[in-house]
Amino acid sequence: MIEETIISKAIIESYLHELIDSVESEIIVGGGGPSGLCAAYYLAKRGLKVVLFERALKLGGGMPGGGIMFNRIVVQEEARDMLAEFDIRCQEYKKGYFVANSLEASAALTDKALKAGARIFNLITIEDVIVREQQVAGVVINWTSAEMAKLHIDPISFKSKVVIDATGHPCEITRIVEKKSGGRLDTPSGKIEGEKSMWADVAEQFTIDNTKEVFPNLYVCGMASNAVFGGPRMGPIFGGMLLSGKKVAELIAHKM
Ligand code: 48F
Repeated sequence: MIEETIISKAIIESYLHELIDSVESEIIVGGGGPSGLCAAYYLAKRGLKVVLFERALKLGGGMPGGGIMFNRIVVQEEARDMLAEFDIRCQEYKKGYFVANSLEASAALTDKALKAGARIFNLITIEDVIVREQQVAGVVINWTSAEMAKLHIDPISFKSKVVIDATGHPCEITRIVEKKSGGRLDTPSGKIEGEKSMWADVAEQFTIDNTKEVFPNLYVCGMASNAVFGGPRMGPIFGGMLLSGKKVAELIAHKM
């Protein structure tokens, strides 16, 4: 006999236990696209307490959609080892260009991040940050469904030593800091420079080079780095996203 109330209690207790335990952590990752998932995986693998909030129902960000909904991604030679690290199968299409299934890649990144110990909460939007003495100290979250329905519901706060903006093209967390903190970002203009038009060759290295701390205790990775520092976009080549997520994890682990 299956008792429905036991199912309800199992779900509620298990979820709330993890949520309460995540109110204070070492690292909060905002966004569960490829760069955020990679960052979460490498940090959790080092034994650090990582909490990731993703607005959408499913993880992967822009990855599952591949290029114009053709569910394939391309990864360049420099990131090939990372495909192996995540057990993502690929084929060499032309020398140095590896093609993989974007659904397999998204699922593999999610699976590895979770199994490394990252706590991942989907359907939650980061709508604000906590700033203390000009340092980011956490985030403010709400249900995505409340945001979508435009319901007036007060959010709740989660603290961490470091926050990673992995929200992709809109660089939402850095945008909030720029708007509300009154301080300068560590960019050439002191503000968000804004994403430029497509140039994949330049964009990939630019993204990795600009994966860094942009405001005290706020790091950017993936397309958020690119947009914050004013790089060109790159379309469905994903090596830069993976390498950026790995780099931000290394920078933060070094600081901790
Ligand atoms: O956009 P996204 O995949 O960012 P990424 O990791 O990778 C970029 C590539 O997918 C692609 C590209 C490079 O090849 O150009 O676009 O840099 O993932 C960002 C995730 O963040 C979530 C959003 O739903 C997406 O899954 N997100 C955005 N804003 C918030 C958020 C927010 N305020 N709170 C929570 N999640």
